[in-house]
Amino acid sequence: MKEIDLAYLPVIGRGEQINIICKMHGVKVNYLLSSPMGEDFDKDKQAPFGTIPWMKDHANGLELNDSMAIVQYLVAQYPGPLTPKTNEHSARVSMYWGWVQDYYSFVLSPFHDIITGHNEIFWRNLRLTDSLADGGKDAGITNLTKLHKSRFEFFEKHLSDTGFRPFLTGSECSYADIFLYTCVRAVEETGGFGILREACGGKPFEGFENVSGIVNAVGNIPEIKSSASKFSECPI
Ligand SMILES: N[C@@H](CCC(=O)N[C@@H](CS)C(=O)NCC(=O)O)C(=O)O
Repeated sequence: MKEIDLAYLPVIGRGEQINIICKMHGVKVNYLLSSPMGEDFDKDKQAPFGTIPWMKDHANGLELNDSMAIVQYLVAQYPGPLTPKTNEHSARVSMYWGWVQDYYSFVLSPFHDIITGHNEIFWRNLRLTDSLADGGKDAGITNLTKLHKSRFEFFEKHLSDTGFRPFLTGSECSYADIFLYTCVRAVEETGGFGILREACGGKPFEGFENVSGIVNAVGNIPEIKSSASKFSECPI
């Protein structure tokens, strides 16, 4: 039985890449909408770390409360196209996943706070939204836009240097490619990220041709193409 409960929010965030990975590996997902945006799951009472995503595997009862652990477990437990082929490949994929996770944590997540109006410092489990601490919303947007660009400048240069195509590590799509895809499309298409698009003159990934090429290659995978409309339908 390839079936999991997955608790997350009705947004792209850190949940959609898990949905896509499950789809590509034939794992059925019971998607539970979590507090504060749903009532199927109370993250503060049911998730050990008070965060989401959280998953439970029906086959063995395993519960995991971290997106990287969830994804690495799923591609190892239920092998498919995204399962790394060698130890070296696996390490590279983890590194790229880490890059995207940092981009998400330091750029997209603070933007979520601005978009949703949670602009008080320490609102999420006492987490810092320090880009807002001095100068308010406008300074926050300026600083985060600068960080968005500088992160992608490094990444784009690295991709030019490696020359791997069409995906991050070469001919095989990886779970890190999927996370890069969901983050880039969230910035390009969700309503909330209009503020970052506007701050970038309407072209948040202009000049990042390698990144765009990889994201387009991911978007052309049939299982992914069929759910592409979700980005423009989600708020963030
Ligand atoms: N490293 C964790 C971070 C999880 C995380 O921060 N999730 C956010 C939503 S994307 C959350 O639960 N925020 C609510 C809170 O911190 O109270 C992971 O990747 O799963």
